Amino acid sequence: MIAPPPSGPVPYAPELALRLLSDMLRIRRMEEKCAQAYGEGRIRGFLHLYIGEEAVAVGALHALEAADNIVATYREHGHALVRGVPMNAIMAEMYGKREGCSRGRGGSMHLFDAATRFYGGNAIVGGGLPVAVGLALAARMQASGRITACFFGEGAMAEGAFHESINLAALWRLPVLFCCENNLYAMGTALDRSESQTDLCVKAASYNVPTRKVDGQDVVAVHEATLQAARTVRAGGGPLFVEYQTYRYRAHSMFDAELYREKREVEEWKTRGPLHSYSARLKAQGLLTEDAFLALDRDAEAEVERAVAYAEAGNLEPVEDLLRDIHTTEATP
Ligand SMILES: Cc1ncc(C[n+]2csc(CCOP(=O)(O)OP(=O)(O)O)c2C)c(N)n1
Ligand SMILES: [Mg+2]
Repeated sequence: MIAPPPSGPVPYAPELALRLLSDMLRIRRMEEKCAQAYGEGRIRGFLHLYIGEEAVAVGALHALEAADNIVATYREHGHALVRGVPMNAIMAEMYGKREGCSRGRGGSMHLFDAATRFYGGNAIVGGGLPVAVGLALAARMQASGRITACFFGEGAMAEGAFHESINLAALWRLPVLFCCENNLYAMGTALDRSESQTDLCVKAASYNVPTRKVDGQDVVAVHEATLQAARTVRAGGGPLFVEYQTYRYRAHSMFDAELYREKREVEEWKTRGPLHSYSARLKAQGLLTEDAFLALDRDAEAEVERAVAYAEAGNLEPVEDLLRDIHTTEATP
C-alpha cells in the first residue's frame, strides 16, 4: 500500500515556497521536451528522465550552499538545472552542440559545470562516489568549509565503489553528504530481487555513519532533512547518509518495455506526485492560486522554448577537432 500524498502546512516565506514549485516545473517541462526531441531524433544517445523524482533534487539542492560541491548520476538533468547551470547550456549539451555545458562532448549523462561546482553527470553506476570522496578530502585539506553532496541510485549501493567510498569517508570523517535516490528499481531489477538487505539505512549504518530516511515525494521533507543533515556534516560531524524514497514515472531510459512493474503500481505512485501534492498544499494555504500556477508553468515552457532554439541554432564540433583533449599534443619521452 502506498502512503497518502504529502500534506500539511508549508513552512516557507512565499518566495522560497514558489521557487521550489517553479524549479520542479522547470525540470518537468524541460525533460518532457527532451523526450519529444529524442523521439524526433534530435537528441541522441542515452536519455534518463527524472520525471516523478523532482522533489529530491529541488528540495536537497535548495538546502545546500553555492560553495558546496555536487556530484550526480546520469539522471542528473534536474540537479544541473537547480544548481544554476543555464537551461540553454543543458539543452545544447543534450543536442551534442559545442555551446553545451560539456562542449557537446558529454551529452545527457555527462552534464558538467565547474562554475557552479557541478561535478557531473557520470554514466558509470557508482562512478561519482569516489569522486565525491576525493572532492571532500580536497575541501578539508584546503579548510574551505564546503561539503560535497553526492547523489546516487539505490542500485549503486550494490557496487564496490559505494562500500569503498563510504568506508573511507567515515574513517577519515570527511564532509560528504551521501544522497541515495531510492526509486525502487535499478533498470528492471527491483531492490528485493538483488539485495539481501533492502533497508538501505541499515547498510549505510554498518559503516558507522548516521542515517536518515525521507519521503522523497515531499519537497518540504526533503528540504528540511537535507538542511539538518548538511548542518551536521558542515559542523565536522563526518559523513551522513540520507535515503530519499522516491519513484520514477517514466521508463529507465528511452528504451524500456517496463515489464518488471505493474502499470497499477505506477498509477498509485502518481497519486503522490511531487508537483501535484505540493501545489495543492500551497493552494490550501493561500500561497498559490490556479492563475499563479499557470503563470509559473507558462514561464517554464517559455524558458524551455528558448533553450531549444538555442540548442538548435548551436554548432556541432567540426570533425578536425574530434581528437582535441583526447590525446595530448605534448611529446612523450
Ligand atoms: C558499473 C555499471 N554497471 C552497470 C551499468 C548499467 N546500468 C546503467 S543504469 C543501471 C541501474 C542503476 O540503478 P540505480 O543506481 O538505482 O539508479 P536509477 O537508474 O534507478 O536512477 C545499470 C545497471 C552501468 N552504467 N555501470
Ligand atoms: Mg534506482
